[in-house]
Amino acid sequence: MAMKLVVAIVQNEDADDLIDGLTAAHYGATRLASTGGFLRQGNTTIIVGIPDEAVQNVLTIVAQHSQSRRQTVTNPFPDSTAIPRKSGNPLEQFIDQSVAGKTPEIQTGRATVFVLNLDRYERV
Ligand code: 2BA
Repeated sequence: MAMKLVVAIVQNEDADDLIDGLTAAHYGATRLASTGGFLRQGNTTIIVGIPDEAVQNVLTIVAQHSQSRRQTVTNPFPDSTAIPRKSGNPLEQFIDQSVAGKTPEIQTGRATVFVLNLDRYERV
């Protein structure tokens, strides 16, 4: 049977609800603690191994149980003592706002989802 692995990165606030939704629909799921590369804040990665034909249903469940939110950029100064002006700092765009006393915010997506082909799926 052709199988897929759905990898869904969601905000921590949505993870319990999404796991409940997947479990209620009889999909096995594993949650992994993860950290976003941009915000460097915790998020949750949920992996689900499923037959090909279940992909759309799982994507619908992910969409139903995840929300887009405004999220504060809490640490635009990684070393807190110096303003890291070096180019390539992904948080550079937020530094001026922070220096001006504003709290930088971004709008997250609902979920970031990858669907991968699985070579094998076994329970041994
Ligand atoms: P982060 O990398 O911490 O990104 C959190 C949010 O920050 C993103 O939400 C987006 O709204 C914003 N953001 C990211 N990069 C940005 C940039 N260069 N400039 C301005 N704003 C930026 P999402 O897009 O919903 O992503 C949520 C999380 O999904 C990410 O957390 C990361 O853990 C994961 N992710 C997103 N795209 C990915 C990819 N192509 N590969 C692997 N993981 C990815």
